[in-house]
Amino acid sequence: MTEPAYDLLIRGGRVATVSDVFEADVAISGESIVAIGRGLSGARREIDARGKLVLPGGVDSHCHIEQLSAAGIMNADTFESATVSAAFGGTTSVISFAAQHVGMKLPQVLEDYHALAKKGAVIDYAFHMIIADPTKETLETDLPALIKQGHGSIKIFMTYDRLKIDDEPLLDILLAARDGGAMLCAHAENHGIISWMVKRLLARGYTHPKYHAISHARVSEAEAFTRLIGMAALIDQPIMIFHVSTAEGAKVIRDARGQGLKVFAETCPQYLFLTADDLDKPGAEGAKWMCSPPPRRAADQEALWQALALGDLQTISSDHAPYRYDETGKLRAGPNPSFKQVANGLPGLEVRLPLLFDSMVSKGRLGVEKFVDLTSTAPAKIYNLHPRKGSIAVGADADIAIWDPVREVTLSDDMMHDLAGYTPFAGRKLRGWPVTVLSRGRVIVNDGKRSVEAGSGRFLARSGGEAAKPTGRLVSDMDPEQNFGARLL
Ligand code: DUC
Ligand code: ZN
Ligand code: ZN
Repeated sequence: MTEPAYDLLIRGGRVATVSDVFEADVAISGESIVAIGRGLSGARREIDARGKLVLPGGVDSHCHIEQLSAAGIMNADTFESATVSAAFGGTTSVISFAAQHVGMKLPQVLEDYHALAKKGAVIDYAFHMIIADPTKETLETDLPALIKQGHGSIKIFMTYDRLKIDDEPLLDILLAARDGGAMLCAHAENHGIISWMVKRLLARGYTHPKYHAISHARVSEAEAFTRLIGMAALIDQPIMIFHVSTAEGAKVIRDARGQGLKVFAETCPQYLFLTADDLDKPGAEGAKWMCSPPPRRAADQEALWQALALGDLQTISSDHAPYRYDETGKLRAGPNPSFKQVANGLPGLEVRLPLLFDSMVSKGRLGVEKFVDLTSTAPAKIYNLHPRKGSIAVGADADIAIWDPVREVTLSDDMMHDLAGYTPFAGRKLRGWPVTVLSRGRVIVNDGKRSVEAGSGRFLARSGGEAAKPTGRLVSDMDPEQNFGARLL
């Protein structure tokens, strides 16, 4: 008897990549894709994918897992629950955060998050390092060593009382990122505008969750983007701007990219499918839809779709940040909290891809190739996980989601696998569902059933890679008046 050529064959599906959709069998041996073609045979096991779409598993490059919020509230999820919910939604890699708070040593922070993920994760993972305390030791000793250990991206907040980084230390961090070759990701909103608005709203008794959206005045986004982009250009450090929510914000990014600056940007399903009106519910209920930045208007949704189509925004992540609608989470300050007392964030790891598949593939908005790009290939490339992740190609990890394009599912709270206890998208009827999901060749979800052990996900060590490389063109070179600036770096 001859040995089977492959461990597993996904037979007869339509494979989609960023550039093509074609009928092919996908053969897997061990953890990798080893052949793609028609009429392959000789495998220990087969999956019949006729009538299905065979896509690279999703890469969710912005999700908060087992993380303490700015206000010291723990997320509802563990690495196990979060990554299981990701897997049920077709996502096979996550980049979550190792979050420093003031006074914490960064190496210890990384060690702690690694221990949590190693114990619980069922899919592969990497970390963005959040810097909230940019001491000399953090920037000059710890950060360079941790980047070399495979943490190729940093995140900073320009707002939140306990996390925010002011302009001068931000320049220090941008320079440290450049020296280490790491990507710099940012939550960019103007802190002063938001806290000024919050104080005035609360002083006048406007405490309902809907005022959260008003407190994050639209200009706070475009202003912070402009300031961050200016500082990054001064240093020549590539940046990723997280969760773009407004048309004006998207325009700032378009203009910067038009000038040749290395500015990347993402948006999230909440800015494409929700609006500020979702926060306007009786009592405190609107807290379930509270995130920062807040969902905006229908016109912003259109502007964001346009920015995605044009390539101004390159990725769509979930910004999964789950808090239960009870005294452990959203209602920690009581049943009728002011909007300022409510933890910011929405669960979204599980529904990110189904929401986008329905819109982009089933309803035809931008198509399946762009869906694959925005949700898998582009984040894998930007964060230097590609071609191992984000691709159906020979040699890539066999991280695959097999989608039934005609299955109809109505989202409900109780079908979610995370621990938030609700989905902000409940009641939406979607067409298209990931029925079988593979991580490194293992079937981890099939037809609504989990078949993967906690702790079997692996850490993805990565450098900053190509996207994080400076352009070599300093702002000071573009403006002879400022030429002296280059000597200060
Ligand atoms: N805003 C953040 O900045 N992070 C987590 C979730 C949120 O709403
Ligand atoms: Zn954020
Ligand atoms: Zn976030």
